[in-house]
Formats: sequence, structure tokens, C-alpha cells
Amino acid sequence: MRIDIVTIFPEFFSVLDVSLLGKARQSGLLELGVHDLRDFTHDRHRTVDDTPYGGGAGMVMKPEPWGEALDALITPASTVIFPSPAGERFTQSIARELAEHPHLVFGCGRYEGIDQRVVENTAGLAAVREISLGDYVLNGGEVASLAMIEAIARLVPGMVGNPESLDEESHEDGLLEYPSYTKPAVWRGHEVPPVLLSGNHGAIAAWRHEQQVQRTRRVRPDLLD
Ligand code: 6GU
Repeated sequence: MRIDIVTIFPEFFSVLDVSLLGKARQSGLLELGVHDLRDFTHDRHRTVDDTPYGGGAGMVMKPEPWGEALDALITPASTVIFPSPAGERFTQSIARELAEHPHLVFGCGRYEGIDQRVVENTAGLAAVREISLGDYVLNGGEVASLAMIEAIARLVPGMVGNPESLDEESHEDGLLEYPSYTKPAVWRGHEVPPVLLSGNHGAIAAWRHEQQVQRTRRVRPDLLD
């Protein structure tokens, strides 16, 4: 998989050198390009924003640098993601879908967003998604892109050491994950649930499923509807 990122803050993405994604890059499983939007400006001040038509607070990202940056990066086989609090909500199922795409491009907006014609124009050149992490506001698309990239990349075959560990996670079966325990069996007076020490695999599976249902009903009843 190849991922390109367009941003005015390339430094945000230095963390992609570490941990699992860092390893995936070293092994060639993941190719990553981080591009500074200001490299696609032509004025002395490398301007990327301007005041909004119609008035209102804040600044809007100008279309021209975005057009040039995306022209240089995308092909008809690319999928372009514009992180935006006004987008569709990111889910594990969208992560699974995007993990199948060979080339993702993240366009990170700042300020009050990118001129909407950039999204329209890009949709004529490649597949486009506007995606939100959730119902709260971040200062820009960078942190949202990092979260989406981590969620997507770990689903690419070969990226996670043990592929079975993917199946039993929160959200893979529509329920939250069951609680996990390791040694010692008693810690500060707290015991590991005895069924987990029983060696009875049927009883353990039933207990874990029940824990998933109870936990989901308690903290995320919306997932059960
Ligand atoms: Cl994708 N962008 C911004 N700026 N804020 C957000 C978001 C994205 N998702 C949730 N809040």
C-alpha cells in the first residue's frame, strides 16, 4: 500500500517512523510520502489561505495549491481522503474497506477548511471521501489522518504479527472487546475471574461473549440497536 499526505505541518507525521508502521515501512509493505502544501504555492509568502466568500470567521484554504499538489500525486486508481468534522463518521468497516485500496492520499485541511471546489474537482479525477473521526472538533486534519492511517494500515495483510489478534478486537463483531488478564492470578487483592483459569475452553468463550454483551450494553448501547 502507498499513502501520500498533503499538509502544511509535515512534522506531525514523523511519528510514522516508529512502532508497527515504522517496521512496515522498513519492510516495504507500506510506502509513505509526506508533502508540504506550501511547496505548491508560487508567491513569496507561500500563502495557503484567504478570507471566506460570504464573510464569516476564520480563513479558508485556497484551491490553487491543493489543485497542483493533488495533480502531482493522484491517478484514477487513487482514493483521496479529506479529513473533516463535516464528513461521514470513520468506522472499523471504513478502515477495512480502505485497507484494500492500493493508494490513499490524505489532504489535511486547517483553518475553517479547504475551498469546497477542491473536493468537487478531485472527485472528477479519483475516488474521494470526506471523513470525520467523531463528533468533536480538532484544529486540522493531521491528527485525524494519523488515527485513520494507523487503523487502516494495521489491517493490511502482513502488517500485524498475529492476524488472529485482529478478529477478537472491539468493533470487529459489532461488540466491544472482553476484558483481558495476565499473571499474577491475584494482584493487590484483585483476582482474575476463575473461569479463565479453568482450562474449559467452551466456558471461557461463553464468559467472554457475555462480558462483551454486558460491556456494550453498559457503555455503548447504541451499538446494539
Ligand atoms: Cl477529520 N477534522 C477536524 N478538523 N476535526 C475533527 C475531525 C476531522 N474529526 C473529528 N473532528
